[in-house]
Amino acid sequence: MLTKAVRLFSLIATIAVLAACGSAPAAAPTSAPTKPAAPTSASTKPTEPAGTEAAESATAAPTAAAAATTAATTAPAAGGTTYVLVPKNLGNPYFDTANKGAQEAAKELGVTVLYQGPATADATAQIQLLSTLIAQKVAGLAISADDGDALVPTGKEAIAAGIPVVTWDSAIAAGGRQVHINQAVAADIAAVQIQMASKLAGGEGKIAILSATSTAPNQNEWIALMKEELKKPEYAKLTLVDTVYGDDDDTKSYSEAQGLFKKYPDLKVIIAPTTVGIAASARAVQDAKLIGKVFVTGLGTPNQMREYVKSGAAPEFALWNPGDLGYLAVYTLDAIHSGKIKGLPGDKFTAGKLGDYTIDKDGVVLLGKPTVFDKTNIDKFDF
Ligand code: RAM
Repeated sequence: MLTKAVRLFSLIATIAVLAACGSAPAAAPTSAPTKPAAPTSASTKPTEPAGTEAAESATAAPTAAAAATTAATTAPAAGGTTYVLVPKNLGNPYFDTANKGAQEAAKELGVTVLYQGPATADATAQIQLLSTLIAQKVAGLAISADDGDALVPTGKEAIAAGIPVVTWDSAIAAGGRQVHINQAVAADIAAVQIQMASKLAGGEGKIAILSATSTAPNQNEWIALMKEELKKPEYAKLTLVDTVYGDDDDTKSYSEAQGLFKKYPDLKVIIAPTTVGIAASARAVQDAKLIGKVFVTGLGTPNQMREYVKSGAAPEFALWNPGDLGYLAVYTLDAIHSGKIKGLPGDKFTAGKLGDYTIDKDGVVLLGKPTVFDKTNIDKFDF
């Protein structure tokens, strides 16, 4: 984890890079395109997001960073409507795919969507970024929250300033956003993961959870519901022995998986309800030659997991389409910003190719159902 000061400079430098890229209103996504399957060797580090590299050099150059902040404050003022899609962190193919969908929606709606986020999945860094965007008076914010409660005051500040706030993927608690775009019913996301784990464990034995950050609202909700699910009689012989956190960081997730193998030599399944954690865990199983002994399941992207489905390290996992999630988030934000809806329960709107949606009584819009991927269907998907 970076220290606070480093994180601040990291954020400033990230904004600097984005400001430089963002002067043209139709700015393309600022992160690298979706990568294919992750490397199989632990020693091969995945490509760092563009913002991280800049962040590291920025620690030695506070003056340049300060100048960059000034430049960033004028970034979205190029005319037209500019929304910002804010992921938990940059450099995560799941969020990059969401951004692709967001850019598709932006094109259809004739608006600009910038893609800006913290280098690490850290709420303090995300709040700093959001404060900058509020000061820039962007037209709307679509956020995947690093912390549901800590972001409430910032969300309220945006709404009070007339900036619509929707969350997607990971919610800010009610009051700090107008609408949350939920990828799938949380209880279904929990149930499918326990079903897969039970199948892989042969109905009995030790299982562990390897999550994202300990503050992630979406993962925490799913974990609580998985624990409920495990109380069902059909899962009586499964024992959840531990929950560890890889912080949606590949290296940390990989070493947390190794830690689990060591601590529980008879561990049967790791459930990773995070696309970063599941890919890192499957790679760790493969590298440790534990295929067939420890199985990995959870939530992953087909492109990152293909190799592990085929090797048997992670025979099946689930997810929704993150591209559709980003697309729906932008349509929802635009419906509020353009005055078509107020963003209140009962409001109805149309989201392009995805069709009609209604905001439910809790201020939530539901995308759909999760899909289970295994060797029979994985080659049909490319994200
Ligand atoms: C990671 C993030 C994201 C989550 C997916 C499943 O990419 O934690 O918030 O929804 O995993």
